[in-house]
Amino acid sequence: MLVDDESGSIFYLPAFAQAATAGRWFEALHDEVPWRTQRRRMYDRDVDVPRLIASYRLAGVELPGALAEAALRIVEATQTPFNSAGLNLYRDGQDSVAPHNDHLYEIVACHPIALLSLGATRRMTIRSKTSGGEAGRERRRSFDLDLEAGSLLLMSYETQLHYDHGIPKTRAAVGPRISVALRVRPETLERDGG
Ligand SMILES: O=C(O)CCC(=O)C(=O)O
Repeated sequence: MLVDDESGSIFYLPAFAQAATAGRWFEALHDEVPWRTQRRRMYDRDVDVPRLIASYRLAGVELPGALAEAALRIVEATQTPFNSAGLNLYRDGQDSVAPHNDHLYEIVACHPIALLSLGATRRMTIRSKTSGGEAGRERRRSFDLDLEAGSLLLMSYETQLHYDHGIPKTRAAVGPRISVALRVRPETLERDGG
């Protein structure tokens, strides 16, 4: 348990899935998912987001088998009614995600976000947003967490108010990594595909 207080809870579970299972899920998702690039406006130009992405509604009929299997295992283990999966493919060390928190309107309160890691180990940085406390006297908190294949990271809803998380680029020669982010999204967003 990395954090468990009024700022929420962050729980890292290495080897949630055995190495052979994690390897099988990685290969299947890498090959079967229709990965796409996303464009984002940066200053005055559109740039590619530095990773490939895909998203699924878990109730959808077209789920890749490996995703259905992994999601079911996570739903059962966490007793959380996840209904959406956001997938990220980091092709190498140059792919990344900038520090951010999940938008609170896109997730239902009281439910955690679950991040399953597959493939190469990548470091996640988790930083508290402010030093907090009276006159900012409390220490700013930061964690560097190496997310191993088969691991599961659970971040409670509240942590999205208090912490940013990101996957920085690395110069190290790393292979591809896939993360599967499971969320409980509000019904309205699910219906509108928002
Ligand atoms: O790849 C990861 O582990 C982090 C993904 C993430 O932060 C996101 O999908 O919002």
